[in-house]
Amino acid sequence: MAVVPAETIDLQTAARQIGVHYQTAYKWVRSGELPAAMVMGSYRLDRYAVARFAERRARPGPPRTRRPRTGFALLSRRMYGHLVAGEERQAARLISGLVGDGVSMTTVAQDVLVPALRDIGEAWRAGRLDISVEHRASAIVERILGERYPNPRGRRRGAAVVAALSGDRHVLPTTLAAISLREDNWLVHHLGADLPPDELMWFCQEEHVDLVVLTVTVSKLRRAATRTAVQLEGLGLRAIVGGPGRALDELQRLARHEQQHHSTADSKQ
Ligand code: B12
Repeated sequence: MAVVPAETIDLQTAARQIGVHYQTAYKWVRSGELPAAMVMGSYRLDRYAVARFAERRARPGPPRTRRPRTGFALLSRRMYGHLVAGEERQAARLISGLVGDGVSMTTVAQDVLVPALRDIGEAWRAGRLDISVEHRASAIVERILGERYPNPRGRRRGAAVVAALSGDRHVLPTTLAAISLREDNWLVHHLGADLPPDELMWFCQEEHVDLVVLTVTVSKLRRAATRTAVQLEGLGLRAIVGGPGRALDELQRLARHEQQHHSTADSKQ
């Protein structure tokens, strides 16, 4: 008679421990990703192997940064053309092609969308583009980003708030920041633009967030944002301020560094 080994568990229990549906665990067993043995007509799995598997899955992976075959500079020129012409389908297709090739959304945003948006801003300032064309382009980018909001697997690094303060109506940079943090496994409360500082402070305390990211696009509002960041820090919250020309991978690094910095400080208390 076959004996069920003591250190094993059934598939139902394994799925629960990993935090997935039974069918998902079954699929992994069938594909060989999750080792299991058939004992008396049902699967048995080594409990320690399952624990290791669950731990591996929970660990946040680094964002993917594969490079496309065509250079980013050319792609962002192409994107600029699509956005200015209002060619939404082509713009969306360009982005899906890159994402399909394994390029991270942070890289797509930083290297393809951001240069195109900056060029649109320049052309608009120089009077070469109408405001209506800029508005149409921004709306297209908003919809594309909305479709591509990352949903990574694994444990979150912590909770972050992303916002731009009262007087700053530039939502897009906050969306870009939210996407990059989300892709880097943060739970993100994206509060958009034009947010009164008092409301922000109330929200951060209510939600017990770990990090506050303030995005400033209008230069004259920078001081006010820095003041708010200092006030937030006075409440024991971590706050960082960023704006034009600052990159999304820099934001990811700063967010992680701040986290490490604080955990070191906490451990000394
Ligand atoms: C789209 C747009 C608008 C749209 C916004 C729509 C939307 N849904 O967001 C609308 C029409 C509302 C708008 C309005 C105005 N705009 Co405008 N706008 C732009 C444009 C074309 C793109 C903005 C954008 O999305 N930039 C995001 C990307 C492309 O670049 P980025 O700024 O470097 O952002 C990065 C960082 O912010 C980073 N990031 C975000 N958070 C953090 C945090 C950290 C810690 C780090 C490290 C990084 C980081 O993420 C982004 C990506 O890397 C820019 C052009 C430009 N150069 O950006 C002008 C621009 C920003 N606008 C400008 C101006 C002047 C205005 C108006 C005053 C125009 C007017 N006369 O009404 C108003 C202001 C309204 C207000 N009170 O806010 C100027 C700003 C000048 C200045 N230095 O203050 C610009 C630069 C255009 C120009 N060349 O003159 N605008």
